[in-house]
Amino acid sequence: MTPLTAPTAGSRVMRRRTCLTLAAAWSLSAQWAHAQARQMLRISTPAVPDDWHARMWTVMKDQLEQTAPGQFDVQINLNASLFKQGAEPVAMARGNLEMTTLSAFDIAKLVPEFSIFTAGYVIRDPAHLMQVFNGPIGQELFKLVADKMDITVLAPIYYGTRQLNLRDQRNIKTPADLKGVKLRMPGSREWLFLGEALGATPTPLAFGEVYMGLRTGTIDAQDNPLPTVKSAKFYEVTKQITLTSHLVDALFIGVSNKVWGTLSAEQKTKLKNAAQAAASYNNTHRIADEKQLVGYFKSQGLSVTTPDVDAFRKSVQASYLKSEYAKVWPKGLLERINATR
Ligand code: KDO
Repeated sequence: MTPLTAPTAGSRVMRRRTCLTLAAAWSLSAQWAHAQARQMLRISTPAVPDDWHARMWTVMKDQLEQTAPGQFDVQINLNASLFKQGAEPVAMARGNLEMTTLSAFDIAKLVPEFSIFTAGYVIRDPAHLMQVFNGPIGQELFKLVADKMDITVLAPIYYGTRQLNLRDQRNIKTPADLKGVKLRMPGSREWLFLGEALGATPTPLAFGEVYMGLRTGTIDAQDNPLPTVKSAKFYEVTKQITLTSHLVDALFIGVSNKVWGTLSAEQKTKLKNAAQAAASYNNTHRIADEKQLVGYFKSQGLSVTTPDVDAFRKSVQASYLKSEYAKVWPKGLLERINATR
């Protein structure tokens, strides 16, 4: 018979280790079970970390942690680290991604009616953008997005007003002055058409390659709103900004219907509210930034010029009206957009 002996110091340590290991395993499996119960929300965006439409996702995540604790597992992937720019809708359709910001250009590929918002000089300013997308026009078009793309739009955001940003200084007054300028555009035919309508030679390039393209001279110019020229540091490798204001640009916070359809009514409200909080955080900061960034770029040595915006407007609008795109715009939509105040 094994005699009953007092535990030695060694056996006490062994027992404590065993207990600790069991506790750790239990805690890990509890965490795992908890993570399983949470709805995963993988987000992919090309946005750089310092940009407002990258930071806004943390606003959404924090709000959800407060209003729906333990229910969502929000995973934010910036810099196109999960999916390359423009590949997000396909990833969502395949069930590999739950959320993103869609551009009008992404949507127009599958919902041609939406190409009206890829046209220059249609939306007048941020307030007009919000009135259009938060009103009946938005509702009608987001229904098409849900039907044709299986994505629910939770909130439109103001991405900013796109301006030209050139590697070298150039006298630009009208579209004719952009002749031969290799203007980088994101890689889809809707974007390239906008570049052409501006009078330039559009060159497709992903957002993540623009800084290097400007630095090495494979492109002469790019277009983006001023807050993004700052956050992506394009001002470091360019000498001029020309305020064409050619596109008052929106992005749309979208969630895959594969996920949206599984949420309870209460969860849907909480997710929508959190997305809207993110949108208003982005909008407030972007609008404030746009008001003061011209001064910043001048202080960095860039020349900031104002062209003949009317000449750009007339020429760009004429290009769109006689294009294939305008043929699929729903009858009367342009007039309704213009009449929205
Ligand atoms: C860009 O590639 O120029 C663009 O501004 C297009 C937008 O639709 C959007 O994809 C944006 O990049 C990214 O979010 C990076 O800011």
